[in-house]
Amino acid sequence: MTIERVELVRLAMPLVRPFRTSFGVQHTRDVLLVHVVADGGEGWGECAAHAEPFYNEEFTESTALVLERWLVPAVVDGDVRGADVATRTATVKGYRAAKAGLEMAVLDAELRAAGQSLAHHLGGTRDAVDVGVSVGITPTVDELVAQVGGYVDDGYRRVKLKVMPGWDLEPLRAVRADHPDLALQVDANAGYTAAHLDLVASFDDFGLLMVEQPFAPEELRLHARLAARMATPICLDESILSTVHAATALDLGACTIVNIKVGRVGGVLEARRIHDLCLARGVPVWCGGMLETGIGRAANVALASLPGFTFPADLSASDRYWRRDLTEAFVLDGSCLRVPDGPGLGVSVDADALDELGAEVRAVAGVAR
Ligand code: SMG
Ligand code: MG
Repeated sequence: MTIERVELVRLAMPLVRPFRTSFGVQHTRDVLLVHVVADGGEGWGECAAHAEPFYNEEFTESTALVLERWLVPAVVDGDVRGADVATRTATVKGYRAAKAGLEMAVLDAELRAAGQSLAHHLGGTRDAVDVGVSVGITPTVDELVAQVGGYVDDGYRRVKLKVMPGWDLEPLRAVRADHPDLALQVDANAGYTAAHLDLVASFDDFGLLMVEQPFAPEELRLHARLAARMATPICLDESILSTVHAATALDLGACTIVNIKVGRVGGVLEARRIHDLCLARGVPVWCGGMLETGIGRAANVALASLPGFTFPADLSASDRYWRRDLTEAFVLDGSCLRVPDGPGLGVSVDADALDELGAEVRAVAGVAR
């Protein structure tokens, strides 16, 4: 494919309710999309970076800058396919959300032209994926219990609670008391330290599916110490940036479950390689989310249709995030989302929604500047 034009599209999307984690609160998602025009067709990608560098080092402005200065120029000459994006951009260290968004857009264009769905291209084996909901930290435990109850009524059968020091045992006790059999898990976004080992180990009392990323990303040995004394499985998110990271963490006993996020590992193709490695080692994986719009969600749902994704994904219906999504809405069917089967991502981007939300479009390649 020859890429004729690349645009970066940025917009602020208000969340239907604020989302608080151990590292801060978001009211609005600072969305960055990549739009490519290639061989007369088009493709869309979404960068998972957030407005602030609090989940990891990337943030929307840095992601856009790196795309414009280095990543887009690396893919706009000659014949290029989705599978070439990672190799062409390998000299740029990190910036995995930026690379993932660009790869997604190029793959979308390529697969749309070929009439093949992303799920099929990746080797997906299901037409619907089981999903859960991630519930942020609320001002009071009563509000948390009410939110969880609402999501269970909506049909979600797996709930993840965000936890942090000072917001763990009491909310867990309250939610467990209300829902003794609910599939429940927690995510600390690296909010605990070695001083909290006993506290985190006591989460065993709540019959959780897993404890996600209690400690800092580089603390693999500390995670292994915790894993050795807990019955509840440890899952890593922020620690796993690539297939090599996954293999190392598993070798060290730092986790027994891996959260795979497209934007954290540099793209859907590296995400598939991590899945393949874990499947070969008998390690269950599940698909994480970064509050994506329908564009990034379509890629995530396609990925989650691969056979090793055995825990429910952090991919909820559009209405859990947005009043109006940028694509046709993803809706809950039981506790599942349907995997798009149209060409490419299998969703269409709603130009009116982009307009209504005040999207800014910046052409970064294919224009005289
Ligand atoms: O997309 O439903 C979603 C959010 C899932 O909790 C979620 N993601 O660490 O797993 C995680 C977080 C990262 C985003 S926090 C703002
Ligand atoms: Mg997480």
